[in-house]
Amino acid sequence: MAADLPARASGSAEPARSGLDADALQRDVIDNLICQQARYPAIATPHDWYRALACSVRDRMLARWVATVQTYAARDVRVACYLSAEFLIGPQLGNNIVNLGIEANTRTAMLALGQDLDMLLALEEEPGLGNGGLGRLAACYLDSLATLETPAIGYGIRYEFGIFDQQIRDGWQEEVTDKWLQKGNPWEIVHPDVTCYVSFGGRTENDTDAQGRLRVRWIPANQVKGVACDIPILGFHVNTCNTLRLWKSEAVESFDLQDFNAGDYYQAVQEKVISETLSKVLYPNDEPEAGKRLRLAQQYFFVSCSLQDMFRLLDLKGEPASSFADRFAVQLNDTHPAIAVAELMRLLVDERQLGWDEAWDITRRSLAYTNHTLLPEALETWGLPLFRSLLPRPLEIIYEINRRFLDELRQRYAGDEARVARMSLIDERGKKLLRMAHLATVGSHAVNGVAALHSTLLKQTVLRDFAELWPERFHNVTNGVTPRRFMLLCNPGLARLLDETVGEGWITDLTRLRELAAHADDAAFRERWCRVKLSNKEALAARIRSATGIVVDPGTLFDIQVKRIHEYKRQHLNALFIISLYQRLRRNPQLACAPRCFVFGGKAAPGYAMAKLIIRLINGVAEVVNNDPAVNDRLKVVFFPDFNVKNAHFIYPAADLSEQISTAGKEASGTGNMKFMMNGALTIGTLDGANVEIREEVGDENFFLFGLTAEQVERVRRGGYRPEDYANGNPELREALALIAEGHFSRGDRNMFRALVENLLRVDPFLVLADYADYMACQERVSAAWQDPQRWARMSILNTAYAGKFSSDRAIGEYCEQIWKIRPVKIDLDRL
Ligand code: 26Q
Repeated sequence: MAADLPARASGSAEPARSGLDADALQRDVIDNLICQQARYPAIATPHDWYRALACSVRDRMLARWVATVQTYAARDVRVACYLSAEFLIGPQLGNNIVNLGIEANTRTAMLALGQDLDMLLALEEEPGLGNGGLGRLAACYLDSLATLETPAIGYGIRYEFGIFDQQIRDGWQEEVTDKWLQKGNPWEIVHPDVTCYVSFGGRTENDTDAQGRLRVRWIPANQVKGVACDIPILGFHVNTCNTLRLWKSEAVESFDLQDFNAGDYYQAVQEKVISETLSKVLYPNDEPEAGKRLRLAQQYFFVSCSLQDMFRLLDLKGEPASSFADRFAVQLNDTHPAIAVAELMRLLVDERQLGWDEAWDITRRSLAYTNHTLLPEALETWGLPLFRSLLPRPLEIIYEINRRFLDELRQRYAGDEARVARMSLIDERGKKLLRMAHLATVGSHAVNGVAALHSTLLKQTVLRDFAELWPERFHNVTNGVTPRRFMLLCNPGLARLLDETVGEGWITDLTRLRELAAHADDAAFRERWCRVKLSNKEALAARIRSATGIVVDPGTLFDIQVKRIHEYKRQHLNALFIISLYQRLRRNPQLACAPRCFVFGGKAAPGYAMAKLIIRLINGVAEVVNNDPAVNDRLKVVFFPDFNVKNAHFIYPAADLSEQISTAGKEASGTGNMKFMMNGALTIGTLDGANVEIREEVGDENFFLFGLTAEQVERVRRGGYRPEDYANGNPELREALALIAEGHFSRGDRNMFRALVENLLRVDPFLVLADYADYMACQERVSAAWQDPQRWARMSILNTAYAGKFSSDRAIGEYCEQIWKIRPVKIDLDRL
């Protein structure tokens, strides 16, 4: 049979399914269609073609994947294990094609089969396994780790239902379950044989072992099985293909009927249901009470599976538990996996019989913790009764860690009981709470914030006592995002222009974009730059139209705010500005100001009423403004439904202005701000999170700065913030609030926005009204800049030119060097 196959283009004896030329691709797509899906071209649906192509692309990654795994197993390497409850990886097909470098060939192959590649790409259902920034950051880091040829494994949860899909009905958000697995997932390889068992509930017993040492036995009430579901993560134009290992929960084997009497049988079925429920659904953030117990069970489940998996790898290498820290650098993505501190201790002490001190040394040398928030309400704590009932043995270990830690503190700070109480792993001020950020800090050798300002504030506020005790443990690693997905893949027009102008090296060394600065003064270059932007805006306009029916003019300023909806992010400040601008235009139709199209996007946590009200307000304003012929050609407002990674691909490249207007000190970093900047948007923003560094890089003259600083915010709040004073002192602001209150944006309903207006006028901890006037003034500077298209184009070019720092490659380089001490390892395909 093999003799009948046409020769491979390269003519070499490469393994089947690995040819990268168009002919080989075309042949394997057909092969997959027939042999994997039992379909033939004449009856294949578009989704069949998508799947056949996805499988053909995956096949081309497998040799690299196997070679990578083999290399890590055989060589003396340290592996970064990124533990995260979320990985928002986005659609995979386009990214894998780009990273394999086969875009043109794939297009040709599919065209020969009568299929349009872009149409097929659009069919992919994205794995929504994250809420927002933190989950997407984890995905960008996996991309950079692979591209930098760094040994790494991502560990997380294979949720059956990811973040909900958002629909807008009558201006309100409605949540629809995300059934991303309905048509299967071609990127996932399930390993039914790679399993771990995780215990829950029950009690502990003390034992003495043969050597007379005290041993603790955990007698759990039930166990859950974790099954490994792997997704390959290929680097850009390299052989490294790392693994994202997500755990799916299953009931422990079919429970043995003999062992149960009739009553227990139903109990056993119940437990089985719980086991299988564990990995069912991703919890939205900003949901204070919903499903606490299950959420804790999820965290322990994936952490325990992941750590057990590392021990399995160690065993495979024939190395002792004592070399754990030399083999693995375990990064905790926020406190969601912080239970790893206790679980690693348990595995070392209870399961591998190491002494406490040695185990503690290993644990600390292995673990490092990234903090992503300073908001007190977002710091994770668990009530002790809940924690004890689910995880009795881990809690005992935490008590022992705390006992030893507090002893040390009392030696060092004799008499300062207030400090000891502040630092304790358990908050005993009211109902007893386990403080996960404290646990993560005590159990790690490194703690970092995600932007310079955030890291500074972290040391001054939430972890102040710890920073005084262990100053050398604290780091900053400013976030970054991958230019492969957020430039090359989603903005091919820009990528081509950059290739021509600075050469292709920018994709893996984003600082090369600095060379663009020299072209900012070249009118012909600016012209080409603007053409790319305009065509991206046309593409977004088409999507806006099909998603919402709203017609927008690509010639207007695209002013965009996309991110989760939260009061601290202040989408309502943006809405107040729009209302005031609308009023100005109505009063003075001749007003010289930039015609704008405002685009919002983002999900609100289902239980976060104020966030949902903000969405309703934006839609209310949109309805009024878009239907008012008096302003129609100058003002449009769009709420783009269901903001996710896939939609984001069309949004960032089309932006002229990026709204980063959080209350200073509240946004840890932001990463959307970076995606906009790379794609040539200018930023209007506060001195918050990474905005500070964006402004530093691009220069004050190319950034629209407004608002109170973090320090001023604190001062205003301490002095007693009186929002009414700002409203009373500003007629435009008063008018905007009055319009909302009077029902102008709710079809006369004066009740709808009552809570929102009251909040802004009386309590608002995010100081919307305090920043309103400065924001308005700053927006006027934006409008003025827009009136000079050459100036705007220059500033746009410079934003891309100075975005180099915000590549996740730079961030991962810093983690490797400062925190993990990990070096790249080349993958040799000939090993196979
Ligand atoms: C916690 C408990 C129960 C249920 C859900 C959660 C939960 C889930 C997700 C809490 C928080 C999150 C996500 C937080 C997040 O995305 N933070 C953002 O992280 C980005 C990456 O560092 C930063 O850029 C943003 O500033 C930060 O808000």
